[in-house]
Amino acid sequence: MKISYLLSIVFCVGSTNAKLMEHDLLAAEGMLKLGIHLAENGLPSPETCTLDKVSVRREWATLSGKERIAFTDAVNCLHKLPAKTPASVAPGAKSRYDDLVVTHIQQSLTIHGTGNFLTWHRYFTWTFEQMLRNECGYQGTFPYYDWAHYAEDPKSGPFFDGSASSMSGDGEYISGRNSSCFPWDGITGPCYMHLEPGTGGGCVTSGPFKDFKINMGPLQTMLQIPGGLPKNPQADGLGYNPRCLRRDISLQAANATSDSEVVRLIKNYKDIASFQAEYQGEFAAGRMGVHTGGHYTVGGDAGSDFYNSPADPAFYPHHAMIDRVWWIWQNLDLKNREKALAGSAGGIGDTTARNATLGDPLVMGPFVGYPNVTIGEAMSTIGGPFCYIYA
Ligand SMILES: *[C@@H]1O[C@H](CO)[C@@H](O)[C@H](O)[C@H]1NC(C)=O
Ligand SMILES: *[C@@H]1O[C@H](CO)[C@@H](O)[C@H](O)[C@H]1NC(C)=O
Ligand SMILES: *[C@@H]1O[C@H](CO)[C@@H](O)[C@H](O)[C@H]1NC(C)=O
Ligand SMILES: *[C@@H]1O[C@H](CO)[C@@H](O)[C@H](O)[C@H]1NC(C)=O
Ligand SMILES: [Cu+2]
Repeated sequence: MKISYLLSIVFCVGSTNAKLMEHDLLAAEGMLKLGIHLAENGLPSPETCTLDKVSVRREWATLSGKERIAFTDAVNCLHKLPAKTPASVAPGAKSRYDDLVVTHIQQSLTIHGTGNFLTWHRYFTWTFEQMLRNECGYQGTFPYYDWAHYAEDPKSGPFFDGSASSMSGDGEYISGRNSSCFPWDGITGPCYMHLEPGTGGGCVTSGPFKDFKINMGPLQTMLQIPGGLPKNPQADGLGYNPRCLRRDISLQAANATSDSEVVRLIKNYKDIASFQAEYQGEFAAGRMGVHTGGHYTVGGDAGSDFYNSPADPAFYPHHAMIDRVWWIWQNLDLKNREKALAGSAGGIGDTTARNATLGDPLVMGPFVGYPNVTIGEAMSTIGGPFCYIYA
């Protein structure tokens, strides 16, 4: 019964994706293994998540135009509701949407390159989904954006085509821009790799986020435009700095999210320490990584900003795909990977901090208003507070 339900989703994967790629086949194999694992071991949280309750996150292209618009309407709704973060904490927080941006900005140095990277972003993305549902009445599936399907041309797919049922498209093209160094500019830290200017650079001009405002940052963005971006009035980037949504779609970055790169990540990195490190990019070795590749594909002002990236709504379907690839990786060897954890409990690059543990908290903060959960509770998408899988 349980297995047949999961099998039907496996076939759903096959029937709804435009073209099945190798990583989609790994997803189907992982789903099968998840079904077998559940048949043998039961559900991790049977009191809160049973298979009849589980929601299925789907790829953007498999949603109808109406379903996509329901999602972007809900995002715009969240961006209109008043913030709960007081101005004394973040004068730039103008909406409920911004409450999440604040918490990401404040915690950036302790949620990337650390032991909690995957679990924190799983909980963050889920919290965004709950806010859409509970505060903006969203009832559809939570969409993910499978970059690998569009790695050769992100604008060819329904996510970035700029239509009314897209996530809005590229920014207006701005010429005469320089490449940017990352992870550092070569002055404050080493310049390991260059991101070349993409095909936009300016404001998005169509689609649901044409009038969307970025309120905070910029802090550490890759986007350089003639005259520069308007500076934030505060050094911590939390001051009010309203401006348009600028994007700069990059084929160079998209190439780092190709099927072959995703498959290489899933298959070649068998322990969590090397998996999460490769995922986030081994810049010193000249590899951007799938996670950074996805961010820099969107590029632009917020999209390429280490701190302020959730200010671009494309962040969330991108991070759902980050979560999906980790979920696939876990499913392929649940016995060893369901609770696999490595990395520091301190800040990025802090080599003196202790290692993260399953009991450490993942914090959304008092103004987002969702409770702390532990890293251990965030290890399964059908355990802890969660109850979803990916088609
Ligand atoms: C590009 O770099 C040159 C040389 O450093 C600099 O003068 C120019 O202002 C830069 N252009 C932009 C758009 O940042
Ligand atoms: C795209 O990525 C592949 C590795 O997946 C690499 O071999 C190739 O050089 C990259 N192409 C470009 C144009 O960067
Ligand atoms: C963290 O874990 C790694 C891998 O197990 C280990 O080599 C390292 O010594 C640990 N670090 C600390 C500070 O305990
Ligand atoms: C959540 O965890 C943080 C960090 O440990 C802590 O400061 C905060 O008090 C916790 N919040 C609650 C409600 O327990
Ligand atoms: Cu992040």
